[in-house]
Amino acid sequence: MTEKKESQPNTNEGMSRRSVLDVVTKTASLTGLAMAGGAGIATTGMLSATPAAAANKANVAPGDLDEYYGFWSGGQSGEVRILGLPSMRELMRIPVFNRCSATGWGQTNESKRILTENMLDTEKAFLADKGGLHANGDTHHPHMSFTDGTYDGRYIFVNDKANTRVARIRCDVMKVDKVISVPNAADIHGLRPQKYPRTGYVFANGEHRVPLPNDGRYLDDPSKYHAIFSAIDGDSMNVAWQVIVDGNLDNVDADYQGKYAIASCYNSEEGVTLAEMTSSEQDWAVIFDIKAIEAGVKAGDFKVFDGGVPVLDGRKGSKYTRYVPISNSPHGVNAAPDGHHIMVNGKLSPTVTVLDVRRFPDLFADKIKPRGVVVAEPELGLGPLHTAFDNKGNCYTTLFLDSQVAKWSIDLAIRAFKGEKVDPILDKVDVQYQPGHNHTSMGETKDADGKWLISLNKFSKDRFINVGPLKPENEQLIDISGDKMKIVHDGPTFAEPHDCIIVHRSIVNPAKIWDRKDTYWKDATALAKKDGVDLEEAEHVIRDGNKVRVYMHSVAPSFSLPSFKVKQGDEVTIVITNMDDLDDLTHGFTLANYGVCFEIGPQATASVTFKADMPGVHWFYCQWFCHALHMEMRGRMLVEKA
Ligand code: CUK
Ligand code: CUA
Repeated sequence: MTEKKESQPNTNEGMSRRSVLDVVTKTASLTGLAMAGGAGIATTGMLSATPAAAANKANVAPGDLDEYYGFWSGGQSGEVRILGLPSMRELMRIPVFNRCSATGWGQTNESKRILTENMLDTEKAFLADKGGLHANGDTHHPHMSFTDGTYDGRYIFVNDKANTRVARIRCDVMKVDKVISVPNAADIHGLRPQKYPRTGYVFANGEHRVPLPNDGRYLDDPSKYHAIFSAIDGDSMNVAWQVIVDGNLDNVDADYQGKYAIASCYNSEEGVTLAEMTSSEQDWAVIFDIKAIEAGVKAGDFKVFDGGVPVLDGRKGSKYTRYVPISNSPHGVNAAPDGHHIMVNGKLSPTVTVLDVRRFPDLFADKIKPRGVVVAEPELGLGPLHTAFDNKGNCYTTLFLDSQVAKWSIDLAIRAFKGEKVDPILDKVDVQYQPGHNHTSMGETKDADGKWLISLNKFSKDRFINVGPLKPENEQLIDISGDKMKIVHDGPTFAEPHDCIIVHRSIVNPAKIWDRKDTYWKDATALAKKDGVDLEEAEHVIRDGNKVRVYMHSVAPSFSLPSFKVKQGDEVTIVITNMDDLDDLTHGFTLANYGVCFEIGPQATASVTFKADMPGVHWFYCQWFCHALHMEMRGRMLVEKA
């Protein structure tokens, strides 16, 4: 069945007959809706944009495969989601900073190791009486690793603003393999990988200024407060170095040359209250000279605070940074695929400021003034937050307050900045409502393809049937292949995908089943070796004082142990290896009334440790529907009363 799917064409030609019929029906029903008064909503971008022809392109028929992977942040839900585009079908959820009831993320020994092995000492102490794990996370910016300016399919990196962490997802199995806590910084927000020559560094902005060191001595001494920019080594996931900057750090992007990173900063006032933070008309973008910083690290020009990381001083006047004044409170930073232009989005200013990286060497050599790197500053509308790109030199900027996306030309904007009477704005489309991030297909790489734009709207209001006071957000798919933008799909999502990327499927090649040699369960492998157990043949109960290790393997529809005995008070470790090797044959293990539940993928090993403090017979069962006899895939644990 899988083979058949794979061989089906993924292009639109393959469904032309069905699509023609679809266009006819959709046109008819939309006309009907408009005539019936359905167009009572003021902002009717949807109805005015002749959606039928475009909807045709977005339609992915049952059984057909999407052309793109979408990697979506899950915001406050703490996860990352995989969508197929253009269908907008949600394909998978990857638990990251959250805990997951289905897969056992945050409960299995494998996930606990990953979630805790790189915690800071202060964090460990804080969590000691709270189960050892954070209960929440807030993912904002998922980004894939790069090689030579484009995605390479190795990893997705994502930040946790809530608990100052960065995680890495392995794209071969779509599971997190590293979570690190970033020392000294507070509340990692902006995050972007180095594009060239490869990732390399993952740049991460500590958004909020905190006292350094933040050990309880300082509250009201502003001179002690700093924002920290971090460069994480994407291979080892160690923090390579950090830089102290003035102001609060917001978003960040890297150039296409591997020489600079550019971050937006608000709160140049360095205030701690809202009134203090917005009083100044000018904030800035800060440019980091990566080679100079690396040389500074080598030369020992740093201090060390928490975590043993070199911290360099990049405040105003430093040789490591330059500060480019930008109107009040810039937000998104986006490097254009032309390799030269960096967009800094105005947020409280109606403008996007365009920097030219080719002028950065002169800026660092003090041959030009900071504003000398600005080559355009088009006024686009109210609340510009983020900009995406096509392959024709055009930009797509979200206007939060106007509830619009503005399409504009870099070339025209540069000419207008030089005084020519041209309007850089090419088109605007209403989105529903209040867009934050947007993203185009392959748009943050040199391979931007100009096909799709997604607008991540913070409010859905009247776009869906009402589900109560808490409503979904609305993510709209926009066809940008023509001159005019066309909204072709509304997609509700749960709180709160801040950001996403759209990656061509040829770049992402996940495994179908696990490799038995994978080190993901290395601790279980070591434990089994010590106990003389072969995981693949396991049906053993090994007692070691009051520690009991139960080894099983599973082949649908049974576990290798129909029952096992432990004593009340024992610390029980259950290790299960799924010996099925078929695509899509996942088993699960739920131990009833013990709160134990996890996924065991085909050819994977997974384990959990708990205290057997409740006597009696407890059924365990497979909770992943795997076989006609799935309901029968179960067994019993007897906990003998102490
Ligand atoms: S931020 Cu949310 S709209 Cu966290 Cu990337 Cu701009
Ligand atoms: Cu195994 Cu259900």
